[in-house]
Amino acid sequence: MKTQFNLAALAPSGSADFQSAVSRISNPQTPRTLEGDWQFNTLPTGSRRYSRLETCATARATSWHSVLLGLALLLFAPGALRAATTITETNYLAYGANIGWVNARGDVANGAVIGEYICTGYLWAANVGWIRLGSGTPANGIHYQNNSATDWGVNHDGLGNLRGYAWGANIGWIAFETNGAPKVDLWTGKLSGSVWSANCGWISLSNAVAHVQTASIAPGADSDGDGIPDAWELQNFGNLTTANATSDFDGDGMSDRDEYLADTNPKDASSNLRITYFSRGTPTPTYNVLQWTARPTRFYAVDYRSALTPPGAWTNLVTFPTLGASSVGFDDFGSQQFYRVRAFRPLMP
Ligand SMILES: [Ca+2]
Ligand SMILES: [Ca+2]
Ligand SMILES: [Ca+2]
Repeated sequence: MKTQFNLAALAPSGSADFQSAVSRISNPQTPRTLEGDWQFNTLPTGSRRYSRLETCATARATSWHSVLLGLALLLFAPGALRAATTITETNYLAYGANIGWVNARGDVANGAVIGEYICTGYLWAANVGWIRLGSGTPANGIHYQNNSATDWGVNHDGLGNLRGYAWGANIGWIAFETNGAPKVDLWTGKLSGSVWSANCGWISLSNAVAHVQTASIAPGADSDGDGIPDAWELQNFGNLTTANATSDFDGDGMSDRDEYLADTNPKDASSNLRITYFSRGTPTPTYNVLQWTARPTRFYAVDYRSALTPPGAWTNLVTFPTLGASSVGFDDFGSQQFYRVRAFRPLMP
């Protein structure tokens, strides 16, 4: 069976005559491109009717399902290293006209760490010494409030924007603010924009000859080891006990951990990662349209395979390099195909 895909830009159809069914499983297959949820649609041979596969809730054990969950634990074991800098070895220099080059890798062990919620670590400038990005322990466990001498630092809003205050013992506060718009490109890790020091002027994170680039976005601290950052648990539940790796607070079939991975609302059963629309046959017999729920903080990939059960392997149809992609249109000349949609966090280490 020959299968060929032609991707094309797609305008949302708005039609909702097909409600996807289908299987859901935690997806641990690819180390960097994780997970959330899988959903499948099948195209019966020679038919344009869409049959449903059995629903497979996360807690329901099938042999395949169990294998996948086992892999998930291996791949996403908690307690990832956070101490070493996330800044790349090749692109680490910021520049200020009044203070010269600023090294975002610092001494590596204590260099800048760009995290999911907060930044930590230090920058180093020969002329002004160390510049600290924050204590690493915001008072509310989520973001720095920047309202006291003990609760300050640079926050990450999850969309790449860095806001807040860094501190240099020799130069005072350095503002990460809207005018300079310091930002991480969450696909490439490249930083852009500038930060402002009242004593030293603008410090550029990107210029014609150098820029700062982060290799990863460090996961938030996970003190209870359930695979969910403490900050997310506190933000959604106000404690570290309600949510764990298998809990499903809103009962929508997607675990709290998977809701974190897909950035959906763990307290809203209508918010989860799922296929919302699938069509085949318009405008040509082999043309398919697939739509799903998307969040602006996540990247998405669509995979396919011709049989649902192993050993058939998933093949990537498309991985979108833009945040929040929610649909794809493509030709599929196969007689039967299964699709899944994956959500993944930007720049996972
Ligand atoms: Ca946790
Ligand atoms: Ca849920
Ligand atoms: Ca939910």
